[in-house]
Amino acid sequence: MRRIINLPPQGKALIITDLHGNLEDYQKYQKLWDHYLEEGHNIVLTGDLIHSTSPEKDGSVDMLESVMDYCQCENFHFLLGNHECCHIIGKHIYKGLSNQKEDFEEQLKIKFGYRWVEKLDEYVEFFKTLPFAVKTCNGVIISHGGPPQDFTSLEELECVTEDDYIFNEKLTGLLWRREFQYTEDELELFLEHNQSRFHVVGHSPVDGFKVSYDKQLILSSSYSRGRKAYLELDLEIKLEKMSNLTKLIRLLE
Ligand SMILES: [Mn+2]
Repeated sequence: MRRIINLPPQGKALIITDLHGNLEDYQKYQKLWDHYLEEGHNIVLTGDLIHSTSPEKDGSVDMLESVMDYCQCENFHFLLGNHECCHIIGKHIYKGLSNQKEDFEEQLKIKFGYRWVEKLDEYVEFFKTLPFAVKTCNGVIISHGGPPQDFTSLEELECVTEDDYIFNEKLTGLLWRREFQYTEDELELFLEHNQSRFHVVGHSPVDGFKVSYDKQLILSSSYSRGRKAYLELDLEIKLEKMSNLTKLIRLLE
């Protein structure tokens, strides 16, 4: 399995972030990406597919089952998010007062009865196969969060071990670090060492999108502070400045 995916220099890539169990938005995006897949384009979901803030209408399990099917398709890339990672490392994660790891397990119990542990194991094994980043030929690196604190190339994450999900600072930085936790220099060095010009992430809820240090584009496709935005990234054009990239942002209708 590949951990860093290199996209071909042709076509487009649809970049969608943080769906967080929102089945209604999932289905809207699904219609969109079905059409893109048919035309041979790439789809990138940047992680945090699961864990809703409103457990009573959490579509996480159905969405996960659906995404597992899509992942059979070589043009569909689902990146690991910190919320998926919590189930790998057994870490509790909270939104407000609710423990989202336990809420997810509760849902499995309701849905699958005595088979819930088996199902959880199946999901955890699936999460362990997920890639960490996508790179494009026109200089974009896409991950759940970050940049991590140390600056060497991400290629070494190709051979992660089980322990790395907890102890590898580069990997945890890529999954957990957000705006205000990194400096402009750290972002620049991260891009330089990965031969990229721009970094696209989800993870931090913003009003649709936000540009950080002119080099990082934060997107919120569903769980957001207002608008819901995704990126229709053209893999064939030259991207020289951030405005070339922000022009490709689309809002969810
Ligand atoms: Mn996140």
